[in-house]
Amino acid sequence: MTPAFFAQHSVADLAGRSDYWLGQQGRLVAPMVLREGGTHYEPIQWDEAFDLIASTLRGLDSPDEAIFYTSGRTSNEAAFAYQLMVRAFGTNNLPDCSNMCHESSGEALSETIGVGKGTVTLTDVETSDLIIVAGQNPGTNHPRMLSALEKVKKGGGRIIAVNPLVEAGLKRFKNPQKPSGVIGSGTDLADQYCQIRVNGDLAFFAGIGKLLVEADDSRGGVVDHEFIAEHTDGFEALRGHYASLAWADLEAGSGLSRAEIEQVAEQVIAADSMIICWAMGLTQHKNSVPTLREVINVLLLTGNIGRPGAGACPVRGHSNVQGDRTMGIWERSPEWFLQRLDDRTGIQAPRKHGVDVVDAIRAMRDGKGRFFMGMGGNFVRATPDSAATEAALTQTDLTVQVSTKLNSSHAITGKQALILPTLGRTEKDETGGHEQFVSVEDSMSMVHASWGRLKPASPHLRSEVDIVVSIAEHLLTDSPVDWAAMRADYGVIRSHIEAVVPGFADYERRAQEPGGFVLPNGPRDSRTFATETGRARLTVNALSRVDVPQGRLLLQTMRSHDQYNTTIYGLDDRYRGVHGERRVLFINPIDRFELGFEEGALIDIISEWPLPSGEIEERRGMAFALIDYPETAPGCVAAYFPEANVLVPLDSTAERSQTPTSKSVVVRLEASVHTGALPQR
Ligand SMILES: Nc1nc2c(c(=O)[nH]1)N[C@H]1C(S)=C(S)[C@@H](COP(=O)(O)OP(=O)(O)OC[C@H]3O[C@@H](n4cnc5c(=O)[nH]c(N)nc54)[C@H](O)[C@@H]3O)O[C@H]1N2
Ligand SMILES: Nc1nc2c(c(=O)[nH]1)N[C@H]1C(S)=C(S)[C@@H](COP(=O)(O)OP(=O)(O)OC[C@H]3O[C@@H](n4cnc5c(=O)[nH]c(N)nc54)[C@H](O)[C@@H]3O)O[C@H]1N2
Ligand SMILES: [Mo]
Repeated sequence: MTPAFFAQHSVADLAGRSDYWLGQQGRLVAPMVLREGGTHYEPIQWDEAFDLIASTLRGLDSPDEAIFYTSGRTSNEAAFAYQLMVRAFGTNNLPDCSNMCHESSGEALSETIGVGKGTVTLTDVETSDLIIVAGQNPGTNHPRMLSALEKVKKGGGRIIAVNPLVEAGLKRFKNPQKPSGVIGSGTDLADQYCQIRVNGDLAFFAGIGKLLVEADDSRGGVVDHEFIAEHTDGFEALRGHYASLAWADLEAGSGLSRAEIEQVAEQVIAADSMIICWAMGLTQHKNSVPTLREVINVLLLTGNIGRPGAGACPVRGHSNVQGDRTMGIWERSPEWFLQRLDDRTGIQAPRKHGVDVVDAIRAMRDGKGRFFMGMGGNFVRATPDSAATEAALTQTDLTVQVSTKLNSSHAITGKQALILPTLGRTEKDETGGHEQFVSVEDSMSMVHASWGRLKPASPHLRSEVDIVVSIAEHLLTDSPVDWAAMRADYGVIRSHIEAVVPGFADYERRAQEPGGFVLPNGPRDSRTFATETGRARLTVNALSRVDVPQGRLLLQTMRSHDQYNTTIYGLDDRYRGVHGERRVLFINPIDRFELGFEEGALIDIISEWPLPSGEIEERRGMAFALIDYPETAPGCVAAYFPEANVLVPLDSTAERSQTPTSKSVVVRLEASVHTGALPQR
C-alpha cells in the first residue's frame, strides 16, 4: 500500500469501506500522516512522526490524558519496552484486548487460586479423563485443540460440550491430518451436549456443585476432603449455599433439566481427572466473574487442580495476549511488579491505576483522553457501542496506529493521525543490523522464541521494539533507561524482563531451546495458592441471570469461520452452513414463528438498555437477514462480531472485570426500515 493508494483514497472514502475491503488492500509499507484539517493521509518521515508523537504528548495537561492500547500479537520484548516507555512517561493507561476477552477469567482465577492464568499443560489436556468445553467453539477458533480432544477420546476419555449453539466442530469430528478435513461424518466428539440457555452457566455449574456435595453426603467418595482440608477455605459456607438452591431456579437459570445436569455430575464423579476449558461464551456476561468462580468450585471440590490431567483451562485468543499481561500490559499492574520495574530501570512508575478499554472510551468521550495509540489491533471495531466509540476517538488530538494492515481504526481518527507500519511476526527482523528474535507465551504458560523467516514486505518497515524505543528517545530526553541498547540487542530487554518478572531466569538461553520453557504456576506445580488467605477459595455466588422481558431475545455475538476478530477473510461460515453473507441473525424457528417473521426476512435488531432513570436506551443494528437455526437454543439469537457491536451498550459490562457483555444483549426485532444497498459495516 504505497503512498499512491492514500493519495487516491481520502480518509472519508476509507471510513466508508468495510474492514473486509480495507484488509484486502495489502500491507502497509510507509509511515503516513493525516494533518489537521487534511482529507488524505500523506507520507511522513519516521523521525518527523516520532517528533509529532512526542510534542503532542508533551503538550498534554497530564500524562493520564494519553491512552496506549495493545492488541495481543505484540511480542514479550515489544510489550515490555512499551509498558516501560508508557510508565516512564507517567501513566498506567494501558488498556488491552484482554479487557474484552479473558479479563473475567483473570479476575476469578486470581481471587480463587491466586494466579490469573490456567493451570494445565498440553499433556494434561491430552491425558485427561473428562474435559468440559464450555462457551468455546474450537472447531473454528482453536482448530489445533481438536487434535488434543481427539487424543482424549482415543485414550478412553470423555468430552462434554456446554453451549447454546450446537456447534458442528464439537459434534462431529475427523482428524484434520486426513485430507477429508476436520468436520465430517466422523465420530461424535462430545459424549454429552448441553444446550444451555445463553448466560445459563452460573446456574449450571452451581447445579453440578450442589449435586457433588449431595452425592458425597449420601454415598461418600465424591468430594476430595483431604484436598479441601489441606488447601482450601470456604467449604462449609458453600455447602450451606448449595443446600439453599432450588432446582426450579437452577433449571430456569440454565435452561437445562435437572436430569441433564445430573448426568453431567455423574460423569464428573466417575472421572479420575477433569479439565474445564472455556472461552468467550463464559467471559462476556454481566455475571462472568461469579460464573467462573463457580467453575473453580467444581474443580476444587473434586481436587481437580494441581494433579495430572486436571485443572482450569481458559483458552486464549491472540498469540501473545497472555504474554503481554505477564510483561505488564495492564492498567492495574500490582505493586510488586511496579516496584521491581522501578528498581531495575530507575524510572518511577506511577501507582494510580490506569483506564481499561471501557474507561478509555469514556475518557475520550469526556475530553479527558486526548491521545490514543494502538499497538496493533482494531480498537474502533473490536470495542462495544461502535457509534459512541467512533465519536469518542474523533475527539482526540492525535491517534497513532502501529499496524501491518489497514483497518477501520486508521479511518476513524483524531484531529491528526499517524500510521506506523510494522513487521509481522513471520518476517525477518534485522533491527540493529543483525537478525533478532522475539518471544511469546501461550495459554499453557509456555514461553518460546519466535524467529521471522520471510523477507519483510518492505525495507522501510520497523519492528515494534524499534518503534517503541524511538518514541521513548524522542519523548523522554533525560531518561535513566538506555533505550538504544534495547534496540541494538533485544537480549537487553530480556535481561530486564528476567530481573522484573518471576520465572524468567536464564531467559535468553531457555527461550531458544526447542519448545521453550514453562513458567512456574503455584496451583499446577505444588498446590500453592497465592490468595489473600494463602489457600484456594471456595466461593458462594448468588444465582443471577439476565432478565429477558416478554417478546425479547438474548443476543450473543460470535465469530464466523472466515474471520480473525475484526479481520474478515471471506464471507462464509462453513460449519454453520452460511455462505456469502455476514449480516445475519441466527434464530430458532420457534422464536421466528412466534414473532411472526418470514424465514429470510430483513429485520433490524434493536438492543434495549435500561438506564438508571428507568428509561430504555435503544441501539439499532440495521438490515440483518433472519436465518432459521434450530441449533440455537430457543430465546437465544446470535449475530457476528463486529457487525453487531453497535448493539452492545458501553455501560453494559461484567461486574468486577468490566468486560463488555458481548454474549448477552437483550434485543427485540422489527421489520427493517432500511432501504437501498446493505450497510458496509
Ligand atoms: N479462526 C479464528 N480463530 C480465533 C479467533 C477468530 O476470530 N477466528 N479469535 C481468537 C480470539 S481473540 C479469541 S478470544 C478466541 C475466541 O474463541 P471462542 O470463545 O470460541 O469464540 P466465539 O465465536 O466468541 O465463540 C464463543 C462460543 O461460545 C458460545 N456461547 C455464547 N454464549 C454462551 C453462553 O452464555 N454460555 C455458553 N456455555 N456458551 C456460549 C457460542 O455459541 C460460541 O460457540 O478465538 C481465537 N481464535
Ligand atoms: N461484540 C464482540 N466484540 C468483541 C468480541 C466478541 O466476541 N464480540 N471479542 C473481543 C475479543 S475476545 C478480542 S481479543 C478483541 C480483539 O480486539 P483487537 O485485538 O483490537 O482486534 P483484532 O481484530 O484482533 O486486530 C486486528 C488488527 O491487528 C493488526 N495486526 C495484525 N498483526 C499485527 C502485528 O503483528 N503487529 C501489529 N502491530 N499489528 C498487527 C492488523 O492491522 C489487524 O487489522 O475484540 C473483542 N470484541
Ligand atoms: Mo480474544
